[in-house]
This record gives sequence, structure tokens and C-alpha cells, in this order.
Amino acid sequence: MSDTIFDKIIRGEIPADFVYEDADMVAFRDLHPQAPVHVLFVPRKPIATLNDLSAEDTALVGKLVLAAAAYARREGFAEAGYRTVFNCNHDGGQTVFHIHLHLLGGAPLRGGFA
Ligand code: DGP
Repeated sequence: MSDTIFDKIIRGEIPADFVYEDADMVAFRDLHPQAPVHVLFVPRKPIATLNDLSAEDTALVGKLVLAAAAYARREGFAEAGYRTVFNCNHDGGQTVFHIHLHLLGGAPLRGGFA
């Protein structure tokens, strides 16, 4: 796959506001937040879209979800609620082709998917 802006962020070549990182992933604030809290959980492994996942990535995807839920708990808005989203390809609104889990919260969110 081609090198994306997220690969450059992971390598430290472009700055980002990191909130979490471990051996499998990094998490940083979205440049164009759609909610008071908008964090992207990005695996270090470069996978372009959800369509490119394989069975060996099962644990990795689970870790992204668990990290997002843990972050919401740490920041104190887990009980109030939040939204997690993976966009896939054009119709899903994906613009960066390195999979990432959006975590949105910190206020009541509008309904719908757009
Ligand atoms: P998506 O549309 O699902 O592919 O989400 C890509 C998100 O990435 C979008 O909400 C904006 C964010 N984004 C794009 N470029 C950068 C960047 O250079 N830094 C940060 N922090 N976020 C970015």
C-alpha cells in the first residue's frame, strides 16, 4: 500500500497530538474534530481498508476497540456514551487509507451516520 499521512505520523515525521500509544497502535487527536473529543486509534501495521483485514488481524482490531473504550473510561465520558466508527472506502467517507477507529464523545452526538 502507499505511504499515508498516518504512516508519517506513526514514524514521527509529522507532528500529532498523541494521547496513547503501545506496541500495536498509536492514538492522536483528529485534525478536524467532529466532537469535543475526537481521537483516532491507528494500528502501526499499515492496512489500507477494512476490506484488507485478514483473520490474523482479529486481535489487532479488538485491541483498537478496547483501547478506545479504555480511553473513554479514563477521560470520564464512558458512562455518558460515545461513538466509534471505521469508515471504509469512498461511500463510507474514508479519506486516509490506513485503517483507523474514530472515537467521538464529550457531548451528545447527532443521530445518523453522516
Ligand atoms: P477518514 O475520513 O475516516 O479517513 O478519517 C480521516 C481523518 O483523519 C479525518 O477526520 C481527518 C484526519 N486527519 C487527516 N489528516 C490528518 C493529520 O495530518 N493529522 C491529524 N491529526 N488528523 C488528520
